[in-house]
Amino acid sequence: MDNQMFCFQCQETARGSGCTMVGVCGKRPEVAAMQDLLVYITKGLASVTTRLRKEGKAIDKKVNHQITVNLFITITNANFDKDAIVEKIKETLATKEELLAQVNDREGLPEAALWNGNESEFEAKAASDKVGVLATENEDIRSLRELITYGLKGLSAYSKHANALMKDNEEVDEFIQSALAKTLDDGLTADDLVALTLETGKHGVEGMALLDAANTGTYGNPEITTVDLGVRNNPGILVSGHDLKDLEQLLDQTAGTGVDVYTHSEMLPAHYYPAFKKYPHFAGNYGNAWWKQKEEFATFNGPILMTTNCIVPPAESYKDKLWTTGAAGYPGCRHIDGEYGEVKDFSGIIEQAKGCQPPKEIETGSIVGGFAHEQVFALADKVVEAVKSGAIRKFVVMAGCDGRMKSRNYYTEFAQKLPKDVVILTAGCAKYKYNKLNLGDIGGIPRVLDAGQCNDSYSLAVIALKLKEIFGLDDVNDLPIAYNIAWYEQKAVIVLLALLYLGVKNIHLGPTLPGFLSPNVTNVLVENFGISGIGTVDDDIKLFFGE
Ligand code: FSO
Ligand code: SF4
Repeated sequence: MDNQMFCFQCQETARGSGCTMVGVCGKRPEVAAMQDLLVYITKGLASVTTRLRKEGKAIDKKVNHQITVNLFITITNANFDKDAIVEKIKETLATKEELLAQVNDREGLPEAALWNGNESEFEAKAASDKVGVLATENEDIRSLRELITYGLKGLSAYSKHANALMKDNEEVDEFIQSALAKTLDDGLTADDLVALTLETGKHGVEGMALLDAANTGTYGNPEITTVDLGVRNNPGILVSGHDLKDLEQLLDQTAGTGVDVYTHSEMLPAHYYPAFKKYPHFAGNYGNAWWKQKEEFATFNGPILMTTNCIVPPAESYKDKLWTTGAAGYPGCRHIDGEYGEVKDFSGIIEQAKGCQPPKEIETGSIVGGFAHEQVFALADKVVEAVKSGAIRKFVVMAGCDGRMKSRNYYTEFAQKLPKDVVILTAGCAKYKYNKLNLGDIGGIPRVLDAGQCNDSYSLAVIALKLKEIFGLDDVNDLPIAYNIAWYEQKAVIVLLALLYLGVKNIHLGPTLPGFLSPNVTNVLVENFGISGIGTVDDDIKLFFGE
């Protein structure tokens, strides 16, 4: 049977090789087609902006933002709303036509930059052999183009969060756009694309640094914080995703209304920022990682605000209470608009919350987090002493994502079986596999140090570089740090490329290696960076810690 779609951008891709009939994530073929077309014409727009810059013309920030939001929309589990994606295609084509008219020399621009069409032509265009992953025939070139594109999607997501806090890095946007254009350039060899992959990692570091500065500059440096897991007696709104600006506005608008605000999944680290501690109705964290939302959103009783991915197609029981904003979208769910710098209107979701029952308690107790770079630096003496005395033998970075697959229980078991003198450094929703295990502490240093969201993996890199300096080492790989990272979607791809750019070697990536890596591209990563998959828990514990 012919493919209805082709997507292999995430770890849960069907058979580890590609979703061809419908996405394991729930993405329908007609949505996949419009996402493919959006990526294609966004690459076309990026080719035009890159040419204009070459001709000495400035590009408006709004265009940069349009490109990053478009890419964010196509990230796994971010937006399932075909109509919303079609609107983005129309807007992007309009911007592209306007800018194309300003280009002096169109020679060599790709077809994606020159094509234009109206809505009735979108489906046929998306189905043509020019659009989509399989448009590139050579397996290795395709693999590298997609690796770069996915890295750029992740980088766009992080840039978008910084932009929402009114912070931009023109150089990063310029790179995103020139790299997007290069993924359409048939003149580039596999070697050229390997070099571009590393350059993507370099800009990944810059993009994450931008977001780190935006977050900490706006909300303060994360600090050790105990977060409640139980519930209160008021109605609540559950906020998920990664966008702190949305959370801030919702907290402002719910103040004094009798509605509490809880975090879910990747929003948990918001509790670690000083600025969010001033809200008495910021109640705690409810539930676990994104993939548990079907059960947890149902028992929450109140409405849920998805500020980004990961959305699981909602059950009817709470679909009318699921709201989206920003790049997120789901058909039939209400979407709250708002440009950067504008105040979004959350009155609808707040009104709905007022009429809901308080959340049903599914957990009690608390967890501790907030170990981003400044907090760890504040503890540096203690940490260094523990390493020198041998109380801490090793750190293991277990950042990344959680997901539905049973094979991810590996990470729970791995954490449980770790030698007692090993400390986990984490960030991202991967932490939910072991952050409630009560793994104890070493001389007051918790054995699970949570730096924050997936983008805060940057913090872990900063900590590693600081330790390298303190211990007077030449190479970051000489530190007593192992890397056992769980990936799921494309933000994890930019985190991985950033770590590779920083020179980190021998990263273990699981639960499976990406389906979009061809055997030859995998070999390049193995030979140059020592990347490998995971084995059994016992074998890996032996490998990492020699016992
Ligand atoms: Fe998780 Fe989803 Fe943060 Fe991802 S909630 S999986 S890598 O979106 O971005 O860690
Ligand atoms: Fe399949 Fe993942 Fe693509 Fe969804 S995002 S269609 S699960 S590969």
